[in-house]
Amino acid sequence: MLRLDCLRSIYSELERCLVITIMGAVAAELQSLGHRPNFFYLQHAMGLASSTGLGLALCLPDQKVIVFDGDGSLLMNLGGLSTMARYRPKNLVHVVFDNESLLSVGGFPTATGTGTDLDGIARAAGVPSVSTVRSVESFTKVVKDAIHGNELTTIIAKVEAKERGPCLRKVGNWDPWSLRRWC
Ligand SMILES: Cc1ncc(C[n+]2csc(CCOP(=O)(O)OP(=O)(O)O)c2C)c(N)n1
Ligand SMILES: [Mg+2]
Repeated sequence: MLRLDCLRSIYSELERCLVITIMGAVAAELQSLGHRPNFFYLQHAMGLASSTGLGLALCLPDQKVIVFDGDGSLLMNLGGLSTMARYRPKNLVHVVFDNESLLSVGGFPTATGTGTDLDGIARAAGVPSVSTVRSVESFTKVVKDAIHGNELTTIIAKVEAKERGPCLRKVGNWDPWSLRRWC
């Protein structure tokens, strides 16, 4: 499945969430669907989108927070999972787009392509709800359930290592490629 199709399938649900993304392709793809003032594209600080989301979720307990993470980013900050699990805010949804690649910087393979199991690591860290999805239908269901639910959730979405470049259209004054350059 393609990440852009996943993002499109839950885009309408994001209106009521604070949304944090990693840098690069994820940010550009989300922005290409239409920027909203509640979207924050964390630049440069690889691995720290989940920590940023954790801080926001703890400070704003009545606000649903959703983080769009990447496999390479999460692998740089595995300790973030145990901190998330320790505080387990009920209003945090952590989505990891696992394309087994550092796609935004040229597609170098990551350890999830050679056996590292992020689902297992999240469970062992103590995240109370963890799932892995491989179809857009399953993705839509688990993300909607998590947004409407009341439990810290990590969702590993196995996606193709493909960026939907041609789909990145300018939305108003916003240019997704300006975000794509800030890796
Ligand atoms: C500390 C640090 N190292 C390296 C980079 C360069 N960098 C930007 S995006 C990226 C790859 C991110 O991989 P992943 O989280 O899997 O997302 P994907 O690009 O696959 O969507 C890298 C290495 C950075 N921004 N910060
Ligand atoms: Mg990746």
